[in-house]
Amino acid sequence: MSAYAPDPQNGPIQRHPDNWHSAQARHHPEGPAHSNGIGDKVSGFFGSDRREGLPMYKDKPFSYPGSRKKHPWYKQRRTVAVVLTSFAVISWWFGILSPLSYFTSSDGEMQASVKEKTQTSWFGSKVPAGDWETRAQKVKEAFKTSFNGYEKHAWGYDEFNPVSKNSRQMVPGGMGWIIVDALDTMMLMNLTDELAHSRQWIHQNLTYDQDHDVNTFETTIRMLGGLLSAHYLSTAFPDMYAPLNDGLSDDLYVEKATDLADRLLGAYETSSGVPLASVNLHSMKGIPSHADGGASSTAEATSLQLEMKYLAKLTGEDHYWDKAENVMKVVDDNQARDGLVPIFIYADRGTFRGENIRLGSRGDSYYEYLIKQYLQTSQQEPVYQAMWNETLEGIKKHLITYSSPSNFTVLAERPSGLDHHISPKMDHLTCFMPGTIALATTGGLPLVQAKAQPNWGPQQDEDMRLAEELMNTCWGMYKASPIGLAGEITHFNIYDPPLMYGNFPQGEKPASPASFDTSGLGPEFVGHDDYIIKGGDSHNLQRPETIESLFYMWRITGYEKYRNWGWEMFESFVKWTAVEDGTGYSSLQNVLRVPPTMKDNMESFWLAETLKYFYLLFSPNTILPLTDVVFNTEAHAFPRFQLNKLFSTGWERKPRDVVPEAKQGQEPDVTVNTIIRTEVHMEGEEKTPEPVAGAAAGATPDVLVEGGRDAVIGEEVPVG
Ligand code: DMJ
Repeated sequence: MSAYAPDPQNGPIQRHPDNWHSAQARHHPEGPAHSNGIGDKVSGFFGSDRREGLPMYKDKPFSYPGSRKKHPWYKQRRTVAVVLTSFAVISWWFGILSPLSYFTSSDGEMQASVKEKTQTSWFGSKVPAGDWETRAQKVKEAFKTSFNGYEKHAWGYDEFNPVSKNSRQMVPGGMGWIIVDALDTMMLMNLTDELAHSRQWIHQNLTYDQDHDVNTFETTIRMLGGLLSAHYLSTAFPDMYAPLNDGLSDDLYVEKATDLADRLLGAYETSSGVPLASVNLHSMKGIPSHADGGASSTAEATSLQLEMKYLAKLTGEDHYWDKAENVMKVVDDNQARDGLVPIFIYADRGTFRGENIRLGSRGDSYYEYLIKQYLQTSQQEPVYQAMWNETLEGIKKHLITYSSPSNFTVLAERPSGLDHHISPKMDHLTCFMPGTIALATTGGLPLVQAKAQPNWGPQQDEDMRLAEELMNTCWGMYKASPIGLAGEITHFNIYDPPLMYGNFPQGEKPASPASFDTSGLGPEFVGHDDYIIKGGDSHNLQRPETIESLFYMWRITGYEKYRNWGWEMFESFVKWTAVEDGTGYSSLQNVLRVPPTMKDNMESFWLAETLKYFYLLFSPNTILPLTDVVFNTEAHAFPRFQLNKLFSTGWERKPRDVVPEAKQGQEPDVTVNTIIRTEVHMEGEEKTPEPVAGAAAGATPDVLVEGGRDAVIGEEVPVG
């Protein structure tokens, strides 16, 4: 019997007293963390040497090292490769042997023999077009291959190198990094064996009471998010997704989640309430970033809210809500011009550091969580809608430009602030935007239904058009490479001076070529002259953002081309990233090279996000309807819920009629004020939330919002 009275949509509210462990007095019935003398295998990811070991999340250094091995020389494949290559060359020179095709490459990197590979035999024969059920099954097979390889070679470890079969921990006892991140994908795919194995491990081995620092954001979105999503799916759909009768508590996930969240809250103990980049899980002390003048990443500080708010809703503990919500107020008090925030923020002062503005690394999920917070609480917190609207207009005004000669829509950067040059560069991370714009425009409704809403108009049509064009651009990143997989960063040729979105009237914005969809890869791609993939940016980390957007675009528009593109992408992943012996999939060093070289790392988001979005794209739309859930930035699904007496918006935006020039040294803008009138709807009340369609409607560059705990819900009244 669950200690948390279950409420499928909104989650249990009452926490059983027996299960309450305060942050100060913790109890771990499972006993100490599994430890294998693996201290030497703890990666530097979270520690002071995190630069070296940091997989490319927000930091994405250009040359992230592959696996590091401490094996005898004869077990090190690079050495073996060099020895064998020398032997082969000498043998060939003397006519004894022909050259080897495995473990040789011009730069001496380890490389699988993918040269002649088409689709590996375990993947099976071609799947007929339109057979989406079989295609979803193929994705499930890819997940099983990946997870079973991990189970066999790296079980319980946080990192897995599928080529070398190496593994490492991020903290001494392990965080369950891969296991916890993958839980809800296993559930959706009905993988009961894998789920049962994972639950036992979580029950017996997982403890977060570890004297080690971890990244606040990554731990929140992956571990806390993974546990909460697993709790949601297993309690709201007890018979649907890999149901288990393993005798373990129904509260296994939420208890771990609560314990972890209590530890993470230490990061928020700063003068402003903006969390520090890292936190020690045992001492619960926040730790500033070792770089960037100690500032936190803006995206990291503002992409914790969906998780903390859902946990607050589940447990009835409002401090999770308050701490996370306060960050939004502090950020917004800076009154960033046109809603575009610099990518660093000081946790002590709560003010921005520098003026670098981008929707790629360190900026991305700030924007994503604005609209998702609005949707999470069933469109009852218009403050987040107002922030999103302001931001989308700011993006159009300052960041949207066009490539030359083919007019792809480019979501560029302003590295020195809005008054300085535009940098036509898109991180793959920015490709969450097409799907997020579509989600914001219809609120998750299918387009045909959204268009029938009274508040649908030209603005919404234009926003959908922008989403479609950006989707083309992101898919183009895959077509620009000869192997059909995008690099980490793409640059674009643009016009001089740049053509900007605002230069064109509504309905007459430039568009990508009609032949875009049917052109080939690499040099045959119609955008070949527009796209530039630089050598240092050409790694592929199995990232999810483009498939994520394809999933949203398919669900919302119903255009089958998005599913077809997704299948094409999946085939490229299978063809080029599958490890030859069938133990998993690896990120790649270089998508410009045929065949590419493997990086020998399987990111946890390959299981949590990339494969999940592939699977959902090919599955029926009735699984987790977009109108019922929000996916966090790691693709973990949470329910939408209603505000109630405990939880409502606890802040309001500062009036925007005085522009804080001093803050960013920026010119004041002409101010257009909009008052958002608000009223609170308590849980159980009849009133249906406004249909979303207005999400991007009537946005103004500056808004004055009157609102807060006692005042919500938006009828917009222009006042000046
Ligand atoms: C994931 O951890 C999340 O999607 C995050 O928002 C960005 N980085 C990775 C995937 O690219």
